[in-house]
Formats: sequence, structure tokens, C-alpha cells
Amino acid sequence: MKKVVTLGEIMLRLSTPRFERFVQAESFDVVYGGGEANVAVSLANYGLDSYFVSKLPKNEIGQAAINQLRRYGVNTEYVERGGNRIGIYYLESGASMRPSKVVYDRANSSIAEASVNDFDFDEIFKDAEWFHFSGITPALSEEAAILTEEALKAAKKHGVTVSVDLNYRKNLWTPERAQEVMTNLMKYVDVCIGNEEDAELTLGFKPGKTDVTTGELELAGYQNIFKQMKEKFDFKYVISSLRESYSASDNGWSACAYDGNEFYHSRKYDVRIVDRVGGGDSFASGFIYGILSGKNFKDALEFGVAASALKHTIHGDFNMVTVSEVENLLKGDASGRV
Ligand code: KDG
Repeated sequence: MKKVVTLGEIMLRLSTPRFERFVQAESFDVVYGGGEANVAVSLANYGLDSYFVSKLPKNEIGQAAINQLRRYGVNTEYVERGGNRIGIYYLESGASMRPSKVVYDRANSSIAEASVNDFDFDEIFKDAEWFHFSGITPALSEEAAILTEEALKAAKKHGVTVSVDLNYRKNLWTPERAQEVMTNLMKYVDVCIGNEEDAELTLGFKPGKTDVTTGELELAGYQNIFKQMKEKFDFKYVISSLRESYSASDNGWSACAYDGNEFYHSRKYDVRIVDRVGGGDSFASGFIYGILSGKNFKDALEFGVAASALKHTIHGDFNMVTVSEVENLLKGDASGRV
């Protein structure tokens, strides 16, 4: 089985039930989430040997998060224990014209305060095939940015393929700081994944038009910046999800990719959204699984988009779909709703 590694923060997610507002809710639904944890769960679910690297407090709350990961088949051997607390995020789910809201309570979490000495990256990467991280982890703190770079150095030393999801989070850092840190980290990256705003806010590449409903012109903007990004950072693939936002609950969902020769735009799905959080992670994990299972970059992209379209119909951060469910969707009517 192929060993894949992700590094990041798993958080307790407290969501208002029944689309209630924060000011109205009298209880919260408890699930767990976090960009790289979500990717780790998907990859385990697809049958890969998925390891999540993080730090969680040495109490029952930290243990509960570990139990969640184990429940879905993620290997937690490299989750260090200690520090002060688990990060929390609150989610008010939007619908129709009312967007969702997120409130973070994650300052000084165990992973944000972790140090390089907490992890033996040589051991972690010595037999790994793939390492995935996102722009969330280095944004957590200065120590976390150093930790991310040390992990990347070890991954490259061991010949591991590296993917990044640029994942800009405005509550964690400014575009200036994001660009300073992320530009430096790109030298370790083989596969660069983002969405319409990430490339601009974390790396300073603007696709031109942000309105994806305009078709060709807009895609030409992506093609243009993908080419520049590949030239500057020597990525193997540059890929981006494309969201046409009709409302908070209805989206058009597709993606595009560039391998240095060809620019490819995937099928588009019209998605009725149950929960969009984790949509980008399910896209990244679908693409990673596609490449690791021997697909070419276009088929891997199609797998990622279909997997992610299905994720939008599932409550919670994790993408609980199987390979055969994704493949069935890929065989089906391209214009059908998910
Ligand atoms: O990609 C999903 C994440 O945004 C969500 O799990 C919460 O990790 C999170 C974050 O930092 O926003």
C-alpha cells in the first residue's frame, strides 16, 4: 500500500444544527475537520496508507480527535501529544442567499505551538510516496511555518512527491505574509492546487477575471497564470477548482489543470450544497488518489472533481465516498445533478 503523509491541524468543529444562526442555536453538532486531516481521511478511505502528522493535547479531547481519525483508517502514529489545547471552529451553515459563517478559536493550539523537535521527519518520510500540506499549516504561527519547511526538506530528501493546497485563510494571516512564506515553500512543491482566489492571495498570480461564468476568456486567464506559475516554480502540475456560485446552496463545480503541455478543463457538475466545507480538500485528495493509482493528469482531475462534487452533498468536513461511487458518477450523465 502506498504511504501518504499530511501535516496540519485537526480541529473540533461545532456547527449550528438545522441551518440555525449562531445567535439562535442552543446546541452544536460535533464533528472534526481541518484541511490536511480531511485529505488524510479521504486518502485512507480510498485505501491508501494514510498518515496524519500533528500535535494534540494529552487529554481526552485530544484523544477523541485521534479516535475520529482512527475510525476512518488514518494512521495516527506520528501525532504527538502535549501542548495546551485543540483548535476549535464554529460554523453557521448558510443556505440560499445567506452565506455560511466561520468563527475560529484556535490560537495557541498544540500544533500551532509545536516545534521541529517534536517530530522525526526522517523517520516519517523514509518510506513515503506523497506528502500533502496546505497554506493553513504555515499560517498557524511562526513555529508552524518553520515546521512546515523542515517537513518539506525531509520529504524532498527522501524523494517524496509534494502537493500543496494554497488554501488562503484571511483570519490567519495577511496576503503579504502569506506571499512571503508560501513563495519560499514553493521550491519543494511538485503539484500546486488552489482555487480562484488562492493563487492571487498566496502567490500574487491573478487569473484576470474572477467570474467563472464567462467561460473561455476566464479560462484563458487561468491558462496564462498556470504557465507563469509553472515557469517560476517548476511545478509538475498546476490545478485549480472552479466554482460558479449561483447562491450559498447551489454551485457549478469544475476544475482545470496544466501539465506544461496541455491545459485541460474538466466536466462541470451542478451541485446542491449540503455542506461545502472540505470541498477543496476532497478535490485535492481525489486528484492525489488519481495520480497515485496510475491515472493520467486529466483523469485524475476528473476523479478529483467528481469526488468533490459528491462531498458537497455530505454533512461534515470529511468526504465519506468510495472509489466506486466516484467512478459511477464519472460514468454517468455529465449534465445530471449530483
Ligand atoms: O478546507 C476545510 C477547512 O477550511 C476547514 O476544515 C477548517 O482547517 C480549517 C481552516 O483552517 O479553515
